Amino acid sequence: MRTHYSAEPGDASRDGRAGRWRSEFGGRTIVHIDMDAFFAQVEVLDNPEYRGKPLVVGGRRDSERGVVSTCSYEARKFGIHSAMPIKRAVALCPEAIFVPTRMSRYEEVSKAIRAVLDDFSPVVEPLSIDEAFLDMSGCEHFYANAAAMGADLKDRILNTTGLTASVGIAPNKFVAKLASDHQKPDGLVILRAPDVDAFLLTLPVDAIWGVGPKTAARLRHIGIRTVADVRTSPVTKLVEAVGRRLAEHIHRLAFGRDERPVEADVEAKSIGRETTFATDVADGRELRGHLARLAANVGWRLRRSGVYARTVTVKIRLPDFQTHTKSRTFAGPFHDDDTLYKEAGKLLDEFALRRPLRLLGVYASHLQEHKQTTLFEQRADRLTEVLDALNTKLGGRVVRRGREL
Ligand code: TTP
Ligand code: MG
Repeated sequence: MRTHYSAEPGDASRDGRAGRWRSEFGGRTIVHIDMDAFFAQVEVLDNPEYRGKPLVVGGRRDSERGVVSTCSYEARKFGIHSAMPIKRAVALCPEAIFVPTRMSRYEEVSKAIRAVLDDFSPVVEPLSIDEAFLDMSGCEHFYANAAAMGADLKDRILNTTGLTASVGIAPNKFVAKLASDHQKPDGLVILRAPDVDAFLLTLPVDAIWGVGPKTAARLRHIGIRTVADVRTSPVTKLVEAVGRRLAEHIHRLAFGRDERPVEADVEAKSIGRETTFATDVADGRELRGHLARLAANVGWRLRRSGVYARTVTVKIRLPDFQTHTKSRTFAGPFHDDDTLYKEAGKLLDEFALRRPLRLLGVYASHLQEHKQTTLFEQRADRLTEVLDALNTKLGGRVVRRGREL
């Protein structure tokens, strides 16, 4: 495994250490993970005789119109890459092995990776079949330093799936994704807040997320080729070339500023309920009534399924379809309506809504069958038990609390 990171903090106390490396990441610890040559690695796993050889996934060598899905790092040395016609790949490397894709198998492995990620981090945002963002803010104290955190994640994936991944750890999504890509394959790149500048200044302008070939060409036209060029050129010049919105976006990222949150994919392994309003609803009595109803529905289903949750998530959608989530994870598992309603309410407060909502959702995740700890033992409150017993007899959620409107 190759690593790239600046000197670690010394042997500080547990809390002092966490405090130190949190601040070095500028407040957040964001991880990006991307599997190396994913489909090709799975093929090697299932066919060990392919190991160490140029391997192209996407179609047999006689495929007339097939394109390369991906290829092993050995095949990349010959200039083969994703989206290239198979015919061209055959011409570049006649001795390569060519195999068709087996999507259901890759999806199966992707699920196994997802399970590792869910176990590792409270907030997982999958981006594609082989990559995800994790928000590890607040989990720093579990590790001596960022390198140990990254190594642990890579080890867990390797031990579970037999595959290598590349990991980037940084103060935000934009930099974390660049970091994971920086030393592929089997890389681990850590960029603390003070390292970010020096790193960004080495990059070409198309490394900026959102700068495709067209935008890059326009920027080249005005003499901007690198991230460093973006920083030194006046914003007005950028605006003229690519328009205000994109110019501001590019300028922000060139300075390594990216506030986008990691948004948990809460629907995947959770019990939840969401509702789209016929007309948008502003925060107030009506919205809180909906929240109570959603929380009670989720609580009811948790208890009926005999499971406890440790994470509450609130999902909102604004009139312009922007969708956001906020989550909180607790040490002790719960499945009572009051905890769900109270914590979901706090999360809703944190959005500080200034616009009405198009959609509201409540999710419970990090599900488990038992309360593994008696430390936080708290029985579902007595009223909930009585209501549940009554509703079970009545065959549904017939009797409800006043706050549900
Ligand atoms: P990537 O992560 O882009 O590529 P990779 O994992 O093969 O290689 P690396 O990350 O080490 O550079 O894409 C993940 C999978 O998605 C890839 O294994 C195959 C599939 N894919 C396609 O089918 N077509 C494409 O054009 C691309 C880019 C990927
Ligand atoms: Mg990949």
